[in-house]
Amino acid sequence: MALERTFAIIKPNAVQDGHIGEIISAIEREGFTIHGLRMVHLNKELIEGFYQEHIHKGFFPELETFMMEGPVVLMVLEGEDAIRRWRELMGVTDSSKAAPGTLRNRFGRGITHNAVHGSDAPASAEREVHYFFSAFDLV
Ligand code: 3AN
Repeated sequence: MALERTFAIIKPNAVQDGHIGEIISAIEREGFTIHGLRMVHLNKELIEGFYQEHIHKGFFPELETFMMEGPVVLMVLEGEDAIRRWRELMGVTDSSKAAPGTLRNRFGRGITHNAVHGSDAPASAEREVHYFFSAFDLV
C-alpha cells in the first residue's frame, strides 16, 4: 500500500477539554507523520462548505453550532493506508459505541461532540485537505 494523506480535525470539545496533546501523541505513536497543522475558529460559511453533504440533514444545525463553539485543530496526516487507519484510531461516529482505546471512546461525548474528524475516502481526503490548506502550508 502506498503512502496516503488524510485530513483530521480535533473538534471544539476536545480542544476545550485540553486533549490536543494526547490526541497528537496518539497520532505520532501510531506512526503517522503530520504534514500540515493549523488552529482556527471556524465560522458558518466555512462549516457549511466543509460539510456540504450533510447540510440538509436533520442533525446539521446541531453539528454547525457545535463546530462554531470554539477553536479546532486542523491537520494533514500521512502514512500507509492513512485514511482507514486514522478512522480506526478515531472509532465509530457515536462516541458511546466507540471501541475502548479509540479517540472517540476516550475523548468524545455522544454523536455530535465526538472529538475528532477524519476523511472517509481518497476523494474526500483530497477535497478536505485542499479546502483548508494551500500547497504552501503543506510540508
Ligand atoms: P464521521 O465523522 O464518523 O465520518 P459523518 O461524516 O457521517 O461521520 O458525519 C459527520 C459528523 O456529523 C459526525 N462526525 C458527527 O459529528 C455528525 N453526525 C453524524 N451523524 C449524526 C447523527 N445521526 N446525529 C448527530 N450528529 C451526527
